Amino acid sequence: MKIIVTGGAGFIGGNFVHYMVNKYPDYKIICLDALTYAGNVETLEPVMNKENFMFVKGDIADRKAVYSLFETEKPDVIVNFAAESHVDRSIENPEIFLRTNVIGTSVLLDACRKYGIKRYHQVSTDEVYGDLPLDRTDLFFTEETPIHTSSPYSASKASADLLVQAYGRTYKLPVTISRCSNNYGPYHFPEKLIPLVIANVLNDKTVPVYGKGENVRDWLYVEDHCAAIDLIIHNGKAGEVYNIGGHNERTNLQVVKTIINALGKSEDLITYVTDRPGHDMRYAIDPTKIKNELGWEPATTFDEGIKKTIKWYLDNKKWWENIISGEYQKYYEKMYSKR
Ligand code: NAD
Ligand code: TDX
Repeated sequence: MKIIVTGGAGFIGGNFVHYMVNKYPDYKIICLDALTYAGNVETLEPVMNKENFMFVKGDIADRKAVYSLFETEKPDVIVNFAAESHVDRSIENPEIFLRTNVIGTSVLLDACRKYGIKRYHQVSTDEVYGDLPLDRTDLFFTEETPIHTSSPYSASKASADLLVQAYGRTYKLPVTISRCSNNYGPYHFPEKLIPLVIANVLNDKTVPVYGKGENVRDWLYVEDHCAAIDLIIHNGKAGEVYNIGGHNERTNLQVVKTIINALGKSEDLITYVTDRPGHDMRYAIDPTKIKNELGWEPATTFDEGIKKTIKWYLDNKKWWENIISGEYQKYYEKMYSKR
């Protein structure tokens, strides 16, 4: 089996590449990644020299490059992680989100039609469902929840999902979509909440909490997400959507305090800053379908996962210090200095 993993130099795609290369020595795993600010070849270092792995630098929205890769490699399966993924950046500059997340997806789908594949899998997000109110803890996102987006990021991901479903119905392309809740774990880019807090606390810098820190996210350890996608591409039914999440809801403030306490630092580092515009209140996934149909269940609780994650950031300082010492400083200054 030959699998093209797009966005495999990023956080979740990188973890997925490691997972698949190690689990399936007989498969060929090809990572296609444009190496944007979020892509990092160092994330692929543990697999770079493995015989069943190949890295190709390329843009999913570049039709010529994508067709040429399909022509030479004739992949069986495509797993599309490649995306602009940060909500705050989408609020600053939506256009690149449309180019990569929508046009890029359409180019991949066209390549699948032209060359033929066994499965196209779209890695989507729970953010396509919008948000849930904080005072209705009985409500969860199911696969039937209407699409109702809040940010340019989630609107672009929802547009991509609709295109994937349209290609499934109109051209009978064998597609699946997964919608996962917030991931955390190794190789998470430090612009996102958990790695940002770990890096700031370790550097004794203040920790910016948007609004009152009451917003709720449903956290999933990244390896559990990888295992779910592995199951979907092998056993999932074409045309289906699968929600992925493990009932690990926490307020942002709970998450921040857990990290500060685990690192033995003072909660005085917490600084409340201007809220994110359009900030979604609560995400919470109902994972019944993937549990019943594919037997998936998360293996890692939040308490275990956050300990493993903190340890990884302590053991792999070079990986994230390289990132935060470069261009990232300009980003941080722009987003947080006057907030
Ligand atoms: P990330 O930002 O860490 O990585 C994205 C990767 O895509 C990077 O390696 C980047 O170089 C690459 N990329 C960007 N534009 C590209 C292009 N035009 N062509 C080729 N490669 C390109 O993102 P992530 O957090 O790993 O998210 C991966 C996917 O999972 C995304 O589709 C995201 O929407 C989805 N998702 C993320 C989460 C989460 O909590 N992080 C949760 C649910 C779904
Ligand atoms: O500095 C911060 N302070 C803060 O309070 C940052 C970066 C975030 N936050 C809040 C905003 C959110 O309520 O923390 C929460 C998590 O924020 P992010 O890490 O930016 O994630 P989120 O916006 O929830 O989106 C993530 O999960 C769904 C991913 O980035 C998306 O790609 C995925 O689709």
